[in-house]
Amino acid sequence: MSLVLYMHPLASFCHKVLIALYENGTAFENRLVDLADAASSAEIERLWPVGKMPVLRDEARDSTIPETSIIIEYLDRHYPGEIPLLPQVPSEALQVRLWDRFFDLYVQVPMQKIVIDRLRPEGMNDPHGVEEAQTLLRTAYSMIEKQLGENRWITGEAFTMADCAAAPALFYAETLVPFDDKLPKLKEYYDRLIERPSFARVLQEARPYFMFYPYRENLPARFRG
Ligand SMILES: N[C@@H](CCC(=O)N[C@@H](CS)C(=O)NCC(=O)O)C(=O)O
Repeated sequence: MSLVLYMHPLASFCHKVLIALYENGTAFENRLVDLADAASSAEIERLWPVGKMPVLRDEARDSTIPETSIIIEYLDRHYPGEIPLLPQVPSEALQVRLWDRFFDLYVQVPMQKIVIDRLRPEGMNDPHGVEEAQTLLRTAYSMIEKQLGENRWITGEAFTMADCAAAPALFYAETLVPFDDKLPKLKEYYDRLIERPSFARVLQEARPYFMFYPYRENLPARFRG
């Protein structure tokens, strides 16, 4: 198979790319990365020395593609399907890139900060950093609420790369800073994302691994068992 995705089924950035692949039924092979295993870590670092996943390997084009947004644009360009994940109109594509960056930088990053803090050894926690991350999540939530307006998806009527970024970011962020009553559109958007078949499949595949999520007690009940 030409496309190989180095990933882990629990990792939120991997979910982002899996959603894009499932949206278009793109054929690919999964290669599970286990960062606790030296050989597996070495393999991902050989492909992308910062050691972050996912990484896509395209054997047919002899290309290694890191970074989720670049992977999705690459798939959109070289393996297009029925659902274009980037609009053709440049001004619309710019909006999609903006909201993709927004979810990565202002939802995923603070979410990861809070989760990783729970894994730190005793005495090495960063309560101030965690509080800043919680505040950033609240700010991001209110900006998303405003952006959604009457939109079905984050930039309008079409499901795009920005929604691929939004789904896992919001799924995990909600377990850390729940949505309050002032965020009805965000809550509806989150529900739509969870029901989207591509993301529902990703969550289904992650189920055996949720027991390893540091905040597993805050997951929606149906994902806990
Ligand atoms: N900017 C990167 C972020 C990727 C990322 O943070 N991946 C996480 C998994 S969700 C990871 O590899 N963490 C392992 C580590 O930091 O050691 C992207 O968009 O691909």
